Amino acid sequence: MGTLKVGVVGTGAIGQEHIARITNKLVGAAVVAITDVNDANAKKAAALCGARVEKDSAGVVNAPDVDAVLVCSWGPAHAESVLQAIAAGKPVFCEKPLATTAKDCKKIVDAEVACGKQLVQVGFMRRYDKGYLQMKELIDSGEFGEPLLVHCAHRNAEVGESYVTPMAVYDTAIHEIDTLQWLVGDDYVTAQVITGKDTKHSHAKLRDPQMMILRTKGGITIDIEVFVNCKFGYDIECEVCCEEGIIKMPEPNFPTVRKDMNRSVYIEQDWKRRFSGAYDVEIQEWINSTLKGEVNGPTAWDGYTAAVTADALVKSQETGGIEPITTGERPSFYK
Ligand code: NAI
Ligand code: ISE
Repeated sequence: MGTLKVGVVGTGAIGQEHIARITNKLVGAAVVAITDVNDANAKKAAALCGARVEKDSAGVVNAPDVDAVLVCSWGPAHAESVLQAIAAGKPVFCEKPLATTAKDCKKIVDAEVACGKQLVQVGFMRRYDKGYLQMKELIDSGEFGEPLLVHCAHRNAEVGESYVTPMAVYDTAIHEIDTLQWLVGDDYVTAQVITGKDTKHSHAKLRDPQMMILRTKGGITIDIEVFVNCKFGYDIECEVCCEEGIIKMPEPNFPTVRKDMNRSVYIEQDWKRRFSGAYDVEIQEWINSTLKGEVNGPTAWDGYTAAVTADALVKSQETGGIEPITTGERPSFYK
């Protein structure tokens, strides 16, 4: 198989991470063109891989030497680049969220269905994380019986002033929204968000922490604590309570150390290292599938249903009530 020539739109934090892994770690692809509205970020990224800098997203997508596109810009800019890639008939990997509104996600689904070929993969990398995969294997074995309850926590050490209440859903819980329906193999029907006492480390436009509750068609209740100013580190937890036993996600593996009259274990500080193994597998499999002309990861439909669920959670942040989630039937194109 040849080398997949990749164009990257958006070269901030995760854009540079993915460019570095494609260039230095993974096989079968090379970054040939990049763009960013921020010149400094474009220059940093160009230095990582030696790619040329194009003027804008259309310049990258439509470049004749670009075989496939990696979208790592801000969420609100995703839809434009993904739609450009579909129009050009080029495979596109889009970081989460697929788009910031369900309406834009649906536009992408409709454009992909109309073009008649699956091209879009969404960056829900947790499906490639070893811990979640081990849990899924145990659930699917049937040995533990039916899943009944899922308890999760998504904690970030801290966020900036630009991070506001709805982002706890669109930016953060969106990972659990995708992963958990995949993990238990069921669709969501209702959503609710409960807020209470806020941490003193938050600010006027951010309720923190928040408790999100999702209910599935089969009656499974899922609770997700989102706490983005927890201060102590980056902490992702998941425990599935089944009829015959409990399955808990393994903690990342660090040595227990003894020092200064203290016994302790390090906690990750951010997503870059916590999920670095998952990103490696995710992007390598995207390269491999794309070279074969296939899409094997989370689809545009998954991006759309996650956005519909996110909208219901955000509505509940405003109403406090239990909100319905209605996505309609999965088109046969995505079955
Ligand atoms: P960032 O702010 O560090 O980088 C975004 C970059 O996109 C910036 O350099 C910005 O100038 C650029 N940009 C914005 N609009 C653009 C446009 N129209 N054309 C070209 N460049 C544009 O943000 P970060 O953390 O890298 O996040 C990027 C995306 O990746 C977001 O959608 C975020 O939700 C997602 N993400 C996913 C993670 C995961 O765990 N899968 C982790 C972190 C981010
Ligand atoms: C960030 O955008 C990510 O995707 C991280 O995985 C998540 O933990 C964080 O809360 C988001 O802001």
